[in-house]
Amino acid sequence: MAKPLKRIAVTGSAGQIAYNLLFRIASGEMLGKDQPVALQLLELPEALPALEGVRMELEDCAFPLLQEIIVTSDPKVAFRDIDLALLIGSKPRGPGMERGELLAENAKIFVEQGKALEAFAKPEVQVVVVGNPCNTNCLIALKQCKKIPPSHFHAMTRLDQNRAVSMLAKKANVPLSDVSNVIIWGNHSATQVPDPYNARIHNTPANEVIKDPEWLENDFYSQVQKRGAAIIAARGKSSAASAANAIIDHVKALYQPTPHGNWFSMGVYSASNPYGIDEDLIFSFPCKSLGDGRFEIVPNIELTPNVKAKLKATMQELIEERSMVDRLAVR
Ligand code: NAX
Repeated sequence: MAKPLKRIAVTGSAGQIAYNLLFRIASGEMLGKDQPVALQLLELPEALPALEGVRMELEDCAFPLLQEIIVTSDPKVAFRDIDLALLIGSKPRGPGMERGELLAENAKIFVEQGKALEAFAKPEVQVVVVGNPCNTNCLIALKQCKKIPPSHFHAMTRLDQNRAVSMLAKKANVPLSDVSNVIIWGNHSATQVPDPYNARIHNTPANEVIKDPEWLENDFYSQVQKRGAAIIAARGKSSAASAANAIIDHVKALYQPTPHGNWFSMGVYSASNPYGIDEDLIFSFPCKSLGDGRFEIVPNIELTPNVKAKLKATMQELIEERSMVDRLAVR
């Protein structure tokens, strides 16, 4: 018997990440080759003509799993009865824009979208926030909702994780499949903390395989943190294909039970976390999925003193972002 249709809302759907994502979702790469989907695409009114072009291309692929496409600038329409929300659209930083201004502009978007999720999405919807600043945008959306549990809100740090995996494999000169358990702690920003000490290569701690403490302590961190900027410098545009790929990895990790002993990273609500992080943030932790979107934060991971100090700094940044939003009274 055919599986029931899953409705997926994608915001910012005329943007470059969505252009690299929608066709892969419709082909079954994200939710499975037997999972029919409806795409409910949200854009700003001025981007609707471009989005019509994307709709035409989706139709021209004749994907058997793609049963319906909705194109709209109204969150009420885009979020109706959805099972999954991929919130990619956000306001980019303009020339001379202060960080507070950027947070405020985005807060308005995520207040509106959070309210629409609460009113129109299924209560079991899973929400993945990609649009930056994604942790704080996610917290803002979460705060608008009562029927949707906080554990259903996630911010994407999977691209950072994938970048870190790739860099460790390259440095150790091993296949990518040998690298596992890489953690990204904290904010998806320059203060994020990629953790090489709990990563494994052939099931051995990465720092015992890569015997270059100087590289692990300095270059590895900064290369992961600055990879986005390096791509912009090279391509003249921000990472889109790798971001779309990370969204697919994030959603798959959420819906499939995590293999024993492994974990993956995502920004999740920090209430009752086992690492002493402020309990009202969206913070990236090592997580283990139980399947169907249920997950646990993996406890008892040992942190080096340096990683601990960096965790404090990234938490502090998130607390500041939250208080800026609170001061603007938009949360
Ligand atoms: P684009 O500028 O190509 O596309 C963004 C689209 O969002 C635009 O078409 C715009 O019209 C739309 N949009 C803006 N406000 C909207 C709203 N209120 N409702 C619906 N649509 C809206 O950006 P793109 O490269 O696709 O990046 C999108 C976001 O992802 C940015 O905020 C970017 O910073 C963020 N990223 C996050 C990453 C992560 O790892 N979490 C990595 C990639 C990316 O940098």
